[in-house]
Amino acid sequence: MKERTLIIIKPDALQRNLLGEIISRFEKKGLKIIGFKMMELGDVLLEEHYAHHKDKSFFAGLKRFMKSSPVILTVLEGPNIIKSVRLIVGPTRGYEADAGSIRGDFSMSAQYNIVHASDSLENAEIEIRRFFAPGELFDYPKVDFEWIYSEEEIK
Ligand code: FUP
Repeated sequence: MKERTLIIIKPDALQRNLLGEIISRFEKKGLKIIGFKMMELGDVLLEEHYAHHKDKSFFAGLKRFMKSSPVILTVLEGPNIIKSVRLIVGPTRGYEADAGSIRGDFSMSAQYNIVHASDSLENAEIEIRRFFAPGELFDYPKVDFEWIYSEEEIK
């Protein structure tokens, strides 16, 4: 069973032009992107995704924030994926996150905290199913090749 996690790159990241920076951190770490798309999240998906926060005082503000622009959703694959991604992302509150983590470097907030990352393999599978159809996840590379010269060029 391959380990996968769901990342949501939130509206604050898009509005602050941090998308490339964030994706680059996951790529450089060696995590594999197997799904990637842009979406506007509506009340139904947000109420499902944040069901554990529905009675909190910040819930209305959280929904308003998450609807303020589209988000990028990506599915990452790799061994020990939950732990490694949560270390790259940092804890919920940006002001408590270590420098070097995404939240530590770019967020001062518990709400505008740049990314969501699944907190367990079980939740990751539920969250991936919530946002991605099976055909939107990809298994690659299909060819084991270095892609430096084409076959034509080395004939
Ligand atoms: P995390 O798993 O780190 O995303 O953290 P939580 O599940 O505890 O929180 C999910 C989201 O709720 C946060 F990303 C933003 C929102 N939140 C607030 O808006 N205010 C808070 O005080 C705590 C969380």
